[in-house]
Amino acid sequence: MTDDSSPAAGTAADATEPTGSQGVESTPTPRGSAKTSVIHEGLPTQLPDIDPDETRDWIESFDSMLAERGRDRARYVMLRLLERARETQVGVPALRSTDYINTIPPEREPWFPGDEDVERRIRAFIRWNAAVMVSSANRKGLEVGGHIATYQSSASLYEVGFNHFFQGKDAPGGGDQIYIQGHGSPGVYARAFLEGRLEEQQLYRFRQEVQHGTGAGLPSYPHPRLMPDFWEFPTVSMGLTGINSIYQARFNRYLHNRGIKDTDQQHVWAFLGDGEMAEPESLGAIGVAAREELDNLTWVINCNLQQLDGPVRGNGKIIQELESTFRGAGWNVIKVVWGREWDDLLARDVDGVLVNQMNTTPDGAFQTYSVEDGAYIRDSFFGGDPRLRKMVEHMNDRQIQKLPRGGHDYRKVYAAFDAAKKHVGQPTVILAKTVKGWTIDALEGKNATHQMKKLTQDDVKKFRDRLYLPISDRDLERSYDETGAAPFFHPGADAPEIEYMMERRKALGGAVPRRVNRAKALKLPGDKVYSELKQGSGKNSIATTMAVVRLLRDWMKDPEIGQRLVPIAPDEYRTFGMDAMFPSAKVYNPQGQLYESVDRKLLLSYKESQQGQMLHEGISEAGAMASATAAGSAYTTHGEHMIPFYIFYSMFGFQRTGDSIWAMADQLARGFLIGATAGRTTLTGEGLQHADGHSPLLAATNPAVVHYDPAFAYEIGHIMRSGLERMYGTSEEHPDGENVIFYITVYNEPVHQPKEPDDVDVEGILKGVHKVSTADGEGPRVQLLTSGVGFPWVEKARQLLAEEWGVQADTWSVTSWNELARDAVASEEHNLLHPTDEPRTPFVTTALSGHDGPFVAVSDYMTAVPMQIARWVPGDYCVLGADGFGFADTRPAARRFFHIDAESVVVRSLQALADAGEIDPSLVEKAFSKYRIDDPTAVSGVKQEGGDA
Ligand SMILES: Cc1ncc(C[n+]2csc(CCOP(=O)(O)OP(=O)(O)O)c2C)c(N)n1
Ligand SMILES: [Mg+2]
Repeated sequence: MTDDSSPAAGTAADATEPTGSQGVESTPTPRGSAKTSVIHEGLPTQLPDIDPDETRDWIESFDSMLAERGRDRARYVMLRLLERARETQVGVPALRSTDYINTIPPEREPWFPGDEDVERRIRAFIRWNAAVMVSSANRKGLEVGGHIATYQSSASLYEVGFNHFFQGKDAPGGGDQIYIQGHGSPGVYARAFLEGRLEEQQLYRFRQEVQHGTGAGLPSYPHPRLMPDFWEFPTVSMGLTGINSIYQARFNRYLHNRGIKDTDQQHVWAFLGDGEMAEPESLGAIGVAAREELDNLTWVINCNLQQLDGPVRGNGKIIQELESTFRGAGWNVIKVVWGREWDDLLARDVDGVLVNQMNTTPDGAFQTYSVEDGAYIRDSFFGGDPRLRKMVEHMNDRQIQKLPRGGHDYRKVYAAFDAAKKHVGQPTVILAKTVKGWTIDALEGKNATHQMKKLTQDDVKKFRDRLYLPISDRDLERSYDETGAAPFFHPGADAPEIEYMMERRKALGGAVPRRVNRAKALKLPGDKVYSELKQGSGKNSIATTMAVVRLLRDWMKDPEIGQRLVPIAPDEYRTFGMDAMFPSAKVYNPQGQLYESVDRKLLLSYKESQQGQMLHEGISEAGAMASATAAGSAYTTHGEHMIPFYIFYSMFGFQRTGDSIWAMADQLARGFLIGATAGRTTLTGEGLQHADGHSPLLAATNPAVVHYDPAFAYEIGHIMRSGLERMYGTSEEHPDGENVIFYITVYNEPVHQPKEPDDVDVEGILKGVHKVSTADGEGPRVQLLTSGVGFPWVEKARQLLAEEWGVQADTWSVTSWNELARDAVASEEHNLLHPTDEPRTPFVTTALSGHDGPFVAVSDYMTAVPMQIARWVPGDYCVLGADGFGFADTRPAARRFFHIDAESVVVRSLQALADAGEIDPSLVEKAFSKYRIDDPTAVSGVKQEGGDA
């Protein structure tokens, strides 16, 4: 490989450069600048040479070794010296990549404690059932999809884990957390079938989840929400396994360091694809794992060199590329490249010529070798050098073709897992080289293998032969005739293989995967903690963000739930006024605080601590979401309720990390997501990219998310209390709490907070709308609806309408457009399905009925947000919203621009009354001219209170 422009080639070459079999010339002239610069960053450019003579001696002796013994020898000695220097902790920089061979040499492989033959047969049974399951789901007339090749490439990786490492829920400490590659699910189902956890019929019903009765079939991928006793971690959205597993391992440490649970014996295993590593979320957080020394985390990357369309790095070497990335980030890297049959060849590679060939062969060529015969490989891979040709002279073509990859060699994989589990101080990544579709001739290494879901009878017979399964042709054919697919295979519960696998699982703490909920319900705080929010703000104004943060602060003082709250922010605590918590709650850092803080003399100084409660994620909304997910699912992963309180710029929540929130919901995690600085015109000055006019709509798309947009502090008290009670309390319908996520949008604009009225309508607040004021004058009447930060505009509009236009207005606070719409949709569905029952009336219809006049809604979100309820409003309904991109200006200017300010509400109300024939249409024109609602310059210089976030 000579292509310097390719990063993959560059890193591969780092390891290969000096090995060249041609390299006997005396002057090692660099062939390419990047290639020889393995450790150039570490050269002593500014260190004074205190003994130049001695230095010269060393260099001369190196030169003479190079001249006399050649490059291969010089390279070997240099590498040994580097190794020695590291062993003796001299502190030389690490190499970014090593040769394309196994990290663990045969002589350092541990004793294998299992019975390899039995385990091979177990693997064969699982391989078979997994493939048959998918193929059967794709018989004519069903064709619901699935993946065969992925599991076939990774079977050994999983089985080593299942038989020797993965701890089940009953293991001391509570067991491991295991992230399974999403489309590898067929193998996991197939294993559960052998274990007697799933019925044969369920395998037949792969991907048919409702037509045989809800829950009677099997989900496509790991989905805890669809199979809550089985799956723990939703993984199929590529990239989320990477980041979520890191933050899971970190959260385990957090629980331990905070004294909530001893998690020392628990390990996090994450299985990933090599193609998947291209997702930013896969690699984006690996530095966190290294920095926090998460040696409770092991990643296993199945390097089958292929993704969906074809090769991952045809021209490069994905394993070498990943090795240098992970080493650079500070991980322990274990490569499992070659199976044991290569050991003998490598032992005879005295010139390094074989290693050089391995180093310089691109992945695309290895993929081709996986489908070609031995003669081709002999010619292409071993043919270029007489010494290489000689090395395989004693082997026939068949033997050459069968030289296996490390990821299929059970003992090599075992050695890697064992080393990973024992490694201290760093997370480990195992890079296992495999063939995609391994053991199925029809699939192996084909570019299209990822999507090949059907096996013909011929394919299946060859597959059976390769697995040595006792299934006759007749049985096979009959099964195809009867069911359109091959038969499943189970040797019986008393077969030695099944007894073996059951015994192994028993010794390791029970079946995996398995999801349990062992958390004890929390004793939740009573009325007192909410009393401050009911008082209102008196003469002052406070923003709703402040109200939420105050309640959090008081919750954190509660003896029962206080320690279980997990504040999370991506570098925005100051923005939201939470820096006051730094000195008391402290920022979590497993190393504590190793420096004297610059602001240590201030009252509110920045404090890091091993027991810190606040998770500070740096600027990573994706990381913060991963923490929220780990915390919000601790009740099931750890049997301990934890309450994430993740606060963020609302624009960077659902929009930026919506897929992670979707996965959080699938994982049945709970918690509070606080979308602060919400609204399209409220966060003054920040402009287009920050102005959130739509997150409620995005939130509405997630069925687990309950969104509220409160206007007042007292509403916040009821809403947050309801969140706590629904998620962490018990009810008849949800004895273990409800699997929902509360999303609350709050604002940084100070507004007057009224005292809670004596006859407060708590049901209305929680269901989505309650009446705030009723006009008692005479004349035409309108109903003004708004949410969140819109209330002051509506209040001012109410006054203007009464004082200047003789119109009476009632005002309503809509705490949740989303919940009102959901309830209405659910009512209609109920009525559709219960045609003979008394029809249900949506709450919004009941709440608004009997109130005179048109309904005028105004919102700091796009009109589509309030429009969600249009169909069920009992009367004329019109909406003013902030549609279009935001921009930077004062709030009055922005609100005039979008026609959502008080004056716009007045004009719209008059227009609605005129349309209804209630007032003279000329009044509308009069108001329009008076207020100039089409002209933002009309509010130029109008002062705004409270600045930027
Ligand atoms: C975010 C996301 N994008 C795309 C996909 C579709 N997809 C599923 S598997 C796959 C290829 C996976 O390749 P790799 O990670 O190498 O896994 P392998 O099957 O080879 O083990 C793709 C693109 C997905 N599941 N998630
Ligand atoms: Mg792959």
